[in-house]
Amino acid sequence: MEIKKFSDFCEQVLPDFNQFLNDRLNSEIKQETLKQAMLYSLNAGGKRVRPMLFLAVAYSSGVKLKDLPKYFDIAGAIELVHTYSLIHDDLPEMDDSDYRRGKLSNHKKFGVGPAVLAGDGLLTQAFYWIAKSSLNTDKRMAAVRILSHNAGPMGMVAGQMTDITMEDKVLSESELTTLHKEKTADLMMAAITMGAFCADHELSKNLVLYAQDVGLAFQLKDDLDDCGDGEDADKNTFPNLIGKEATETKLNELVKEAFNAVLKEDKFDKNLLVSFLDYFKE
Ligand code: GRG
Repeated sequence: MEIKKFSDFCEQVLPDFNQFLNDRLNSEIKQETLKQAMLYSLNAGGKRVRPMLFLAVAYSSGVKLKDLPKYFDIAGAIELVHTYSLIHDDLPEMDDSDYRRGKLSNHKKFGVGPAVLAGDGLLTQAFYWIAKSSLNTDKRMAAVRILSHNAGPMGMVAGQMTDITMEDKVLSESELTTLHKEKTADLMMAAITMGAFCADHELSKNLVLYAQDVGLAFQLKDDLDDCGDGEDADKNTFPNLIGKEATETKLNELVKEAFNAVLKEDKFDKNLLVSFLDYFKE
């Protein structure tokens, strides 16, 4: 494999991927306000972690760099679903956030109705992109199955429901782990497993373990990063439940377990997935 660092991989692939996202939505969406609201959040500075992980797994499974654009529809679908989830999460009846990534949240910029519809539009368009992808039928069906399973009422939507309905209850460690698994880890899991499926890589238990660990670690890092700002003080988070230090220890354990899991992979180039773990050390 010519690229060994995740950051170098993103540097190579992201400009074309970002162009793809914008070109597709610009050409497909005719309703101007809807298009602006969808593009606003899609271009508001997200890191594109999930689609890059998907593409990195495909690349590590042997897909050539020049062939990666064939996988952009599926990678794009994952980012559309992620973007919809953030728009809806910020709504007044959910997390009620005025800002996201340092910019006005979608409903603050466009109003609640347009923000709900921008989210609806992104979610629906994701599955249109998968259906229209040039990958073979088996791969497209696997992508629909995995993404809907992990992002819908068996995954992220279930986690969000627990989150908003259990707000006033202190969750146990195992309840909180389930909540984070569904709300955050399942979409990361989808990105990684879809990458393997789309590249004909046999899904191994090591890759699944890696995905589970990375998904939970992602949430813990987010909560630790937010620790000092006071906004999360009464939320169900690991730092609030077990303390900051114990959360840091848990995060380090997850990263170590993910590292060991990926090292056991044999039919797979390990460099990019090992290098992605640096994200948790920043
Ligand atoms: C509305 C169905 C529905 C679900 C919302 C994603 C989500 C569920 C809630 C967001 C709560 C949150 C901040 C969770 C922490 C982990 C997380 C998903 C962080 C945001 O992901 P990043 O860091 O975001 O990849 P960027 O901005 O880079 O795209």
